[in-house]
Amino acid sequence: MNRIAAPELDGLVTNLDAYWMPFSHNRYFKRHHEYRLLASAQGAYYTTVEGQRLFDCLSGLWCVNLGHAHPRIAAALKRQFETVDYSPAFQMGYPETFRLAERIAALAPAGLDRVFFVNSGSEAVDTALKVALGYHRVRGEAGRIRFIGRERGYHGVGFGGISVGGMVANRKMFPSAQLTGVDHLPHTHDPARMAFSRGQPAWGAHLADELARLVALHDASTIAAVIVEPVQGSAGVIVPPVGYLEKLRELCTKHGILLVFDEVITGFGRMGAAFAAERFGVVPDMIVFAKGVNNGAIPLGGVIVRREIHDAFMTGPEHLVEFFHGYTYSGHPMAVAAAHATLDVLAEEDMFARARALEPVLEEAMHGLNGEPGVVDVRNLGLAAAVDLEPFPGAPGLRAVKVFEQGLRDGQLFRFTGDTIAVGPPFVSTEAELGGMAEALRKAIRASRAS
Ligand code: PXG
Ligand code: PLP
Repeated sequence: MNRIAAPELDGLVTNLDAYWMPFSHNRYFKRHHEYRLLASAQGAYYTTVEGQRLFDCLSGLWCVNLGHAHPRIAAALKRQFETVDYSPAFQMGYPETFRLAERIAALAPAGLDRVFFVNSGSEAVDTALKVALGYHRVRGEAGRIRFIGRERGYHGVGFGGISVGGMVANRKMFPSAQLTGVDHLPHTHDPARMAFSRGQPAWGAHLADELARLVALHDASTIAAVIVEPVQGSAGVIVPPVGYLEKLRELCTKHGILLVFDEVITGFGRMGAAFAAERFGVVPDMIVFAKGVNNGAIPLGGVIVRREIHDAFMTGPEHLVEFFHGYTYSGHPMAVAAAHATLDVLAEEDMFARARALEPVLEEAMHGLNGEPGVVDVRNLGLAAAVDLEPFPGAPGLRAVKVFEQGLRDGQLFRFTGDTIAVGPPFVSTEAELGGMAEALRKAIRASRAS
């Protein structure tokens, strides 16, 4: 039994055994939980059960962009619960959900103005893949069944998402459950050619030509969609080379293939614009979103669809369901209320501009780690950055754990995956907080030892 040592939790939790934690080293956590159990959250900080204050370097998991316990969101949720706590999503409607769809459509690139709601990024990805298959089918191209994803891509953990995703660890345990006919583009990270790039690397646009090769191999008539994160988040902030996304767009258009941007992390301001599509000036056919849409307050995700795609489904007798898909909690009134409050704050406080203004501060601070022992790459775009560390010999992943633990002792909640440290601080961070975060990271990297 993993007995809890924190007196603050006496009478609340006696052991940690029953909870099988997601994407976690369960056995290690349950023995080393100091500064890892959170008691409260306010603004850009958590407080642990021991009373340690932690700067929230990843905005929760890339979602609490306006900081925790935002009073506008808190008030909206209280009001909503007392007005309509739940409304059936099928064959019934709640006006605020329609209004949210309209607001999200207004933020999206022109032409993308139909919104399907779900509860997570993973569900949003599954939904987008189904829309793509259905779209081609209703237009008489049922042979378009293949998807093209990308190496190191993360599209959540549904069977669809792990199939198009390119995270080996997330796929290899379930080899029999992959969608058939999926292929992958190469990822775009080549440290020999682009290490320590600030913003978009100059090298690598030609990697998009691999799509032409896959089209030639499979024939365009068999391919439904290409799905990519415009900036790969989970893989460690892999920024697309200049011209790369433009080439993907061009090839998809040429071959009648739908282009899906998975903007679960990049949407709603992380890139200093409503969507990465806007920042890069490349318009996909669908945008997948979640996380920041409502500041992570209540699970919410969705897919924004080009109007023609939506309209293609609107055939047959009007009294029949057009698209056999949806979730019990699609467009949940609580999630919707949190989203309205979030969009209000993003607009009224000009938060996209604030993220843009902080971008060079974060860039300077993080690239200041270039030259530290063991730092092999630093990448950044928008309010997102990552540092790759040279693994300890024979113990991949251990160095990042050490850095993470030193961070906790120094009041920083870093996110690590493999030997990469990623940061995506809240938009409400101050310049001093970003500087403090990078200096704490420097200290933790210098202190990291293999034993
Ligand atoms: N697509 C993308 C691009 C994501 O980043 C998902 C889909 C899945 O969303 P849900 O809501 O089903 O988890 C994600 C989620 C990290 C981290 O540390 C990233 C995610 C989730 C948790 C941690 O980078 N991305
Ligand atoms: N499993 C069962 C037995 C159900 O009845 C339902 C929904 O009605 C689901 C799964 C799907 O749940 P959700 O709509 O929350 O995804």
